[in-house]
Amino acid sequence: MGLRPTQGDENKLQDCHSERARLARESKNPYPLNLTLLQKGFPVALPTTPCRRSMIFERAKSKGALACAPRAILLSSSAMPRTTITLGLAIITVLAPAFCACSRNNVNASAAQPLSAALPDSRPLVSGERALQYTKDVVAFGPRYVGSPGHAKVEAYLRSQLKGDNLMADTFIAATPAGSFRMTNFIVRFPGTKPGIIVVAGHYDTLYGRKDFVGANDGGSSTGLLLELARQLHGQKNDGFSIWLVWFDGEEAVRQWSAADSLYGSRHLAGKWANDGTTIKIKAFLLLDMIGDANLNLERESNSTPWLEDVVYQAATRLGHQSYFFARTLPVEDDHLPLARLGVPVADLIDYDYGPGNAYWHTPQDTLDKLSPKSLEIVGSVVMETIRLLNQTSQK
Ligand code: 1BN
Ligand code: ZN
Repeated sequence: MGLRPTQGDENKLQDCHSERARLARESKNPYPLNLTLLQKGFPVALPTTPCRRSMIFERAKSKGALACAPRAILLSSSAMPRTTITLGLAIITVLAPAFCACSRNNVNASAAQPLSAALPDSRPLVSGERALQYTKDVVAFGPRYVGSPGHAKVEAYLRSQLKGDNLMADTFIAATPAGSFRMTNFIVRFPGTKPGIIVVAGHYDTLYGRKDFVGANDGGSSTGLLLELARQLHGQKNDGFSIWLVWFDGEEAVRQWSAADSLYGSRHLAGKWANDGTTIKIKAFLLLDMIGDANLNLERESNSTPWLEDVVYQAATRLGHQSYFFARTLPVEDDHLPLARLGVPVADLIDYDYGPGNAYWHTPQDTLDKLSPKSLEIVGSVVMETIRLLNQTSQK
């Protein structure tokens, strides 16, 4: 089975997606949000695009990550003078509570306000404890690379956890340098009333052949948080875009990371969605990877769509979690790339600063003790808030 669309398909896709791809390249939001708060100077996202244009190379704050990151070139988040940023952030910090209090006190006047002004209540939108429990269940299966006993166990676990949720298993044969393997992506769809789809995805596999690697953060955390999101969404009325949750198989390379040896599940599903007309319905694709580190630092990922990352940052700011987001910028090759190439707006929420000098990444040290429920709760809540903001588009 081919893992990529054929050349003919790619030409068709090119036509079909070229407008979106152009908008994505130019960093324009084809689904404009009601950004009244931004325009009014509400403390939301820091300016990003102008800064990104003048990004300078800088050894990252994170200790020696550069040496461990062959594909991840570390960039500073901004060329703005640090004092300017610090001053700006200080003003934001001082003013934000006043703005928030004001909005809360004026709930009754909300008819005159943009929807985006209604602040979420203080309840955590997502339970980090429950997400961590799911992660523990998954890690207990041991290594989860294709063909391993743990892989079969996690597949069965996902099927049983998601069986009440319109689960689709997308099974395919992947040709890898170590032979052909049967892989399965799992997809759960929560229908909404608005036409269009928001996808939230992660991967559940671990490093191929590595019996000493259980991937608590890398593969485990996203699997656990997605299960918690499924639990949240289950039976909930959804007046917005449909929400699809995806657990990808085969994200990791089998031998050596390359375009052909990596991202097996996402490449397969992107090809399938391109052929069946799904990709043009996707308003946003949010990828979660390595999001459980107790020391949470999510990157601004430069293969992602800038306007969508801005919405994520806006969501994080509204929840008071912006300090965990986007202190540095780097490109990462991950499961969002096959979708990005088709013009789908994507954001990879990844923390590529795992342990001193990224020392726990792809090592036996990637274990449960490094994770925290708070990190899972922050990321889960920000994802839900991002979805809420995306639902406020002016398009029907
Ligand atoms: C993420 C988790 N990735 C692999 N496991 C993708 C990646 C590849 C991240 C290269 C950084 C560098
Ligand atoms: Zn990995």
